[in-house]
Amino acid sequence: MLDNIRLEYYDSVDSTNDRIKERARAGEGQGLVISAGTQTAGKGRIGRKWESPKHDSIATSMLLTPADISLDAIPTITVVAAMAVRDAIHRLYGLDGKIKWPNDIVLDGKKICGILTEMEMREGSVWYVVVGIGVNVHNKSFDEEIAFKATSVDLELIKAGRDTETGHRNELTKAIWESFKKYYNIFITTQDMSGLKEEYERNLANLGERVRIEAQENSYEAIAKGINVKGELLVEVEGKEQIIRTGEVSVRGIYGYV
Ligand code: BT5
Repeated sequence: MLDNIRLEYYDSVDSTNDRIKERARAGEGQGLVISAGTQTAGKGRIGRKWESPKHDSIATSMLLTPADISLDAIPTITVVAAMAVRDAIHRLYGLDGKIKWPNDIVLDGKKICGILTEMEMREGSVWYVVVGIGVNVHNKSFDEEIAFKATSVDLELIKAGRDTETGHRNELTKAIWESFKKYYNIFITTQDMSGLKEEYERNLANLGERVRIEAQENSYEAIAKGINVKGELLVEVEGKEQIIRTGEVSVRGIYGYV
């Protein structure tokens, strides 16, 4: 079970995920959180970059050392973390984000949060896991390449005609990890989504709608049906159910493209 959360903050680091890895290898225990005001080498999945401009966004990572966890259950931790971020943003600001499986939170069709889970094995089993979360909080604009698909807490509050003074990074960081603790402890008792699936699906973007599955070599349309207990995406293709385990799922219309 996750209980002892310890928060550390640095003005600038390369990547909060990499700082957690270093501490894990040095023997640090579960529950350490490293957050930073900015990252000089913030990472997305498969070598992509994550922008975390100084004092505008949250970059935060937690160390987990789940005992006897199966390798299969590791990707599910990303799915659990997405629920936590959605929940925290909703609790604090009343903003109703949706989860874009597996690792994004979107608001009004734009990405407000990305999650990167990494792990290291030792002697054939999982040694530690790092859950890294990036949230756009005070950003008022974005680099040209992502401007069409990125948003922030403040931009969404302004759209809703609300005061942006409520958007403090520190309180949101704490709320995210509090929510994560709640969902993770439900997940870890069964190592699956059986206790969380229903709430997850209520907040899943494009449930019952058309999505585009972009696999390595081909891309095709399907209907998003929900998730299974492993946290994998269930889709229907030409009347047949398929399980999506990896790869990028682009959701038609959600970013205003595809
Ligand atoms: C992600 O990857 O969304 C995972 C992002 C994880 C970031 C956190 S911050 C704390 C921790 N430390 C790290 O070094 N990383 C984690 P992916 O699904 O591959 O999406 C990456 C893509 O999102 C990029 O190629 C851009 O198109 C877009 N992007 C980059 N920065 C963004 C931002 N601030 N807001 C919205 N979209 C962004």
